[in-house]
Amino acid sequence: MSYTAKVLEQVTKKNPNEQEFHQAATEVLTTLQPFIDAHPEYEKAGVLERLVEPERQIIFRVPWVDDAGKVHVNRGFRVEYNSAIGPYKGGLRFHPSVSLSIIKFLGFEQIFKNSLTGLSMGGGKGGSDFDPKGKSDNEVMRFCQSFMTELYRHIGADTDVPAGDIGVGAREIGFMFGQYKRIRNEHVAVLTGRGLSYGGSLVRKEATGYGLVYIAEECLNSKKDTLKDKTVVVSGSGNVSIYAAEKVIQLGGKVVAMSDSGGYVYDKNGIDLSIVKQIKEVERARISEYANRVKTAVYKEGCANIWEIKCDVALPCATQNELDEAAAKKLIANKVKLVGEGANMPTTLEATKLFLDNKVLFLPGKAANAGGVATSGLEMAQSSQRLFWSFEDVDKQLKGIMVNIFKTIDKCSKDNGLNDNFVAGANIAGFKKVAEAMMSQGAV
Ligand code: NDP
Ligand code: 2IT
Repeated sequence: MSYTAKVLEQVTKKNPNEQEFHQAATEVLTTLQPFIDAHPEYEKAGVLERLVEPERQIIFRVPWVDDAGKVHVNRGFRVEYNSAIGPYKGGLRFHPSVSLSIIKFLGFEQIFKNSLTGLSMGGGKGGSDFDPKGKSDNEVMRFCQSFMTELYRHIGADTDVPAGDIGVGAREIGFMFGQYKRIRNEHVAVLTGRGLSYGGSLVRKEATGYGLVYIAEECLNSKKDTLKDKTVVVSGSGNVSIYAAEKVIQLGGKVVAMSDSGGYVYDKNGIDLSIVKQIKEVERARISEYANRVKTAVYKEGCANIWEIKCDVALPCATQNELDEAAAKKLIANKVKLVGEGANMPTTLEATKLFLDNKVLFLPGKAANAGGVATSGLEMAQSSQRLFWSFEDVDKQLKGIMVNIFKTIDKCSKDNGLNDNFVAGANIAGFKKVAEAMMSQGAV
């Protein structure tokens, strides 16, 4: 049995019922196998056993009081996965589906993603099964304060730096930052995605979506093609989706559909993003509202059916496993050219294989959505310098990082005889830097 297969077997045995984590580990370890086989020094140093085992897993109670005075209890998580190349770094997710398995899959992926950015950031992830939907601002504030009242003792600007993810945006980061500052009496870059008035960076809000489109454009350019005049479907309508759509439109593409967990809207004339922003960012309402406001749009229930729409480029930007085998078959039948993962692990293993087998350009999340965390790294750099860079400056650096990530994964796939397999390219390239750092630091 190969070293990677042995480690995978242990992962399943030691972590029963962690399906999402198994899926993420399977994808990484199976694509790493030929590379690892050629380098026996990794097995001797136990690199894979160490990589799949988080350095620290923190689970805590989060009690909070609703507006009616009733006490609720949620579960909080922070998985500090790997600090070989830098302080733990990765977002916090607030969603009712959050479990240890989900946080571990996200933290595990984050190790390789952060490595690909070229910056010094280790991997971590956290969150809670709290659902911000339907809660008042005061309820969200009390929850965030309670969450940070436990989390503060585990994090720090040079130790572990959380940020946003699903359900955690500017509002939640503000409440958590305020509580951290109050308890610790220090105004430091302990969270990224902070507001512009208290240490945040320009472009962080747009960064994941913009970065996704920058790397998609670079990938198309490498095939003498561009996004101009392409028909694009973007799933979700949150932070990543909105700014992916914005950049697609800026580059001359046409976004015809967006969704949320209830369903999707199709607008053959191209989505009017100012209306989506008003509905989602200002009113926190449902995407179905778009069809009430735009005559040319239709709303359909069931978000998974968004992949039936004919498009040249598909950008899944909502959540894990939203694009399965059946959806991949429809996209392939409709001649999709490129799929770029804005979300983390939105494509199932079976669907990913179909895209690779059918020569669809497939950009995995670890590479494609790294613009968010990369810009978090730029936010940390500005805080260290006590400087505030211009929008143009940060945007230029973000673009440079995304172009560089594409070049890295493209070269790595070619070097390993796997032309255009950017999944393998991203996993191997991300792994190499982390493994080298781990080996240099001894058996820790
Ligand atoms: P938001 O909370 O801003 O938006 C999430 C969107 O996804 C909403 O439209 C939401 O719909 C939809 N969604 C969430 N859960 C589900 C579900 N179970 N089924 C269907 N749709 C769902 O989150 P982000 O935009 O920040 O994150 C989206 C994805 O991008 C996640 O996978 C995240 O991990 C990833 N990501 C985020 C980064 C960031 O910087 N924010 C960086 C890199 C990756 P609804 O409102 O109905 O729940
Ligand atoms: O999945 C991710 O990369 C994020 N949610 C962003 C993490 C960060 O630290 O900015």
